[in-house]
Amino acid sequence: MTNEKNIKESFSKIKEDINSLKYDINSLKTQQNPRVENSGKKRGLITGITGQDGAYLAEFLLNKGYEVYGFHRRTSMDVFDRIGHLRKEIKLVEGDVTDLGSIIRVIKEINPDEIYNLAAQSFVPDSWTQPISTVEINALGVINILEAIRILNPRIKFYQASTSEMFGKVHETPQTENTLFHPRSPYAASKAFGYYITQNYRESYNIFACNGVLFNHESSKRGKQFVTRKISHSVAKIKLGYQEYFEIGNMDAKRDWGYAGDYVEAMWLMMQKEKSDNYVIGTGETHSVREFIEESFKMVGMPIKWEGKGINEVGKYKDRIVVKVSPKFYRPAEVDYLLANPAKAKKVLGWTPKTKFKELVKMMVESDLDRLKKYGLQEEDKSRLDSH
Ligand code: NAP
Ligand code: G4F
Repeated sequence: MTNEKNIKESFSKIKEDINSLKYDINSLKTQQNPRVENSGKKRGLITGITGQDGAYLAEFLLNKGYEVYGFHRRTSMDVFDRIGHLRKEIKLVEGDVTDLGSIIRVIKEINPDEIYNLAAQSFVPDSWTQPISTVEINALGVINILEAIRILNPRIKFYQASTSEMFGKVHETPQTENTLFHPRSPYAASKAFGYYITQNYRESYNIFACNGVLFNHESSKRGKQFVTRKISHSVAKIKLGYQEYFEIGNMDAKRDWGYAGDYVEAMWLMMQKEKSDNYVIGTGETHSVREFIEESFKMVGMPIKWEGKGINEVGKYKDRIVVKVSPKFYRPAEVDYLLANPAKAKKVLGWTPKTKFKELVKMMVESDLDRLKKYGLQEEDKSRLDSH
């Protein structure tokens, strides 16, 4: 009897040893990212895949030969309009950056080489109306991913979508990697945490963790609540007779606007360097909201003139009012002026933006005109990216 018991115990001990050996081998494999060696393909995991940048980055990485995994959250409506053309090539995985369990599950399943964290509540005005969820997504979401990387596989490279909004009430012009932050919204404050914790995990744990401090970048895939797309869409609607005029907030705010398609290349370039770092990405040119409006109307052959002051100012095409100012779009605290000095990105990454301001405006206005002509107003407006 005792002998039988001993044999059983020995077997159970051997089983335990085998299991623990399996565990060691697996964790060793994890550290070496075996899938890269096996398939020869790098694996990129993108959070925020359904957003503007997610769509451009996914396409960019696919063209570079990556296996692309798109991390998206559960929504009540289909949100894949921006990546419809890539649906067959991307592997979608469900999760939420505020849910650490989902991040751990996905990282364990995929074991990516590179994670691009683009997920965010990215609309600045909503950060005053939903400050806590903004912080949960934009700040805690970042540390959730970093913790998962630290625990599961510290060799995974990490990109954090940081922002020029952190410069806020700017301390110097143009802004560089060394310019002090002065956040002006809960959005900017939450992003500042994301920036510092990314830098801190690099310094504390030697994790490859980059901050891309990106200035505003736009495209025809931009959400319609952001000012550039709101303008291009409204101007196209006015040109086609769907709308009389549109309302706007502070037209004197200036932004360094670039093209999203150019900026995803900078994200990738940072991740290919030997060492991780922080980089400012912008064009080095700044324009006002007012200039964006003027240029958009010029593109459709309706040059406008301004009349009046402050909230009584209007934009007129001939005798028709096509733009009105509304305080509804003013912010509790404004970022008046942003201008990048992208010299480090040029020197270290060899990155330069290709698209100039006028080309960007043209691209956006023409795309909105084409879509409206093709689908008509009702079909086109069914998109979840409604105007604000
Ligand atoms: P966007 O179009 O608003 O996309 C944001 C993405 O984040 C969407 O896919 C959204 O998913 C996802 N998301 C939101 N909450 C999430 C959560 N809890 N879990 C998982 N995913 C979540 O933004 P974008 O313009 O592409 O910008 C990409 C990133 O760059 C953002 O972090 C933004 O703050 C930052 N950034 C943007 C700019 C710019 O000018 N575009 C400049 C600097 C930095 P749903 O579709 O489900 O909403
Ligand atoms: O297009 P916006 O809403 O972009 P904002 O606030 O600069 O933020 C964007 O860029 C950041 C990078 O610096 C990102 F981090 C962020 O996620 C987002 O992508 O507003 C631009 C400017 C503001 O000064 C705003 O006050 O346009 C002004 N503006 C004037 N009228 C308006 C409007 N903005 C919006 N959205 N709507 C208006 O009617």
